[in-house]
Amino acid sequence: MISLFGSRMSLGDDAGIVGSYGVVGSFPKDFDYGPDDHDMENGAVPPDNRPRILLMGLRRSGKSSIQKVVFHKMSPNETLFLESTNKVVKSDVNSTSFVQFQIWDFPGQIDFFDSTFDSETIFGGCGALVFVIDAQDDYMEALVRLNVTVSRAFKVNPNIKFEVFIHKVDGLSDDHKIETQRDIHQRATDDLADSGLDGVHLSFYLTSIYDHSIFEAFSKVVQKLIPQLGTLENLLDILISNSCIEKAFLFDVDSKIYIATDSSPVDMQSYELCCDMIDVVIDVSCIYGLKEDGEGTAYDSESSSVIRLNNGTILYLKEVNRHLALVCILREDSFDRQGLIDYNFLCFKKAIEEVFEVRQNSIAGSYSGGQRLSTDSFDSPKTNGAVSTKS
Ligand SMILES: Nc1nc2c(ncn2[C@@H]2O[C@H](COP(=O)(O)OP(=O)(O)O)[C@@H](O)[C@H]2O)c(=O)[nH]1
Ligand SMILES: [Mg+2]
Repeated sequence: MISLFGSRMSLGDDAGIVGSYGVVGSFPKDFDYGPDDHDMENGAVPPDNRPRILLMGLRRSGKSSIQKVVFHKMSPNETLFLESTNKVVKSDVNSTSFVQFQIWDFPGQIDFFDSTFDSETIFGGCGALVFVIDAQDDYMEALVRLNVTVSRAFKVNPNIKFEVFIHKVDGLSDDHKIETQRDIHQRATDDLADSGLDGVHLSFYLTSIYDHSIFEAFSKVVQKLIPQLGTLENLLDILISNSCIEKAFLFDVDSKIYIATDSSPVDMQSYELCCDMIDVVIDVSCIYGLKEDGEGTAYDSESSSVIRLNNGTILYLKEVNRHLALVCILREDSFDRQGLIDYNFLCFKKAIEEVFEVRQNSIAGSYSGGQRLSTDSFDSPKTNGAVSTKS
């Protein structure tokens, strides 16, 4: 466990960075890091068994850009210089214990009727198919392609989640966005019905790499592939209702995808605020938190931060494990009971570790032919020892 000076910090009008080390609640020094420390070595899913997300769509619709921006920290402007993809590019995303999958970026011009296109293999192990449509272009051809792709994929694997990204909407006015989404939705579902596939469900998202919408959409795509989602949401609900927190996101720090949130509706602004907070914390930690020789990591078991906004809102970030962070939004007066929040957070963190352990065991079991453990016992978690603020 690395203990870093700068990665625990508090920003705000009443607490300068320098004076606050050790002020904001961090874990006791001997707090155990949990099972995550040895996750990748023994419990990780073999790469070929990871759920697969396919990125498809016409040439230049933005597939490679999406993958680069969301998972490789490329800045949106740099995507202007991306070369066109001419073969399937497979990349692994295994940054968090919960988010382990492969992304296959397809060239635009694949031919399903080509004998080298092995749809059994490609669609067989696929969890989600993301179809990208360029909203700034004429989308009629894209819709034809969407129909062919979905029909083909559904025949091979009816369990695929079909996700349609109406992309590059940064160039569209708000009214135009809504109208485009309505039109694409209507046409795509009509086309499917005409092909006798009324039962297939398509989800639509308005996305752009120039704002947070692409991260939000990808979060939702990834969440559908996490079997423990219901459990995580329950745990978050329990945490926020007992701690007077307004909104809580469980983030994959590296990609800024949120893998779960409580059941209250998500508004884009809150999500953006939390993303920005992660950026600030990691940036400050990179600059002031690493040792002289650059040793250590910017995010570790002591990472924690409080940011007070001028509208009486507080952003509170806590480390959950080496890849996940909890970011909460709460009112300033609720933060008077920080001790209680921290205590409830520890209960939450422990519960997450348990969910994780069950998952590790079930993965180990399923690959060694042993008994599969079920996560059912976590589906309706009890209070997990959380203390209520309602006194
Ligand atoms: N305005 C805008 N341009 C985008 C967006 N996403 C990608 N692009 C641009 O679209 C072009 C094609 O992107 P690319 O990722 O190579 O498309 P691909 O062929 O589907 O992989 C590039 O010049 C990108 O900069 C977006 O959200 N908004
Ligand atoms: Mg490409």
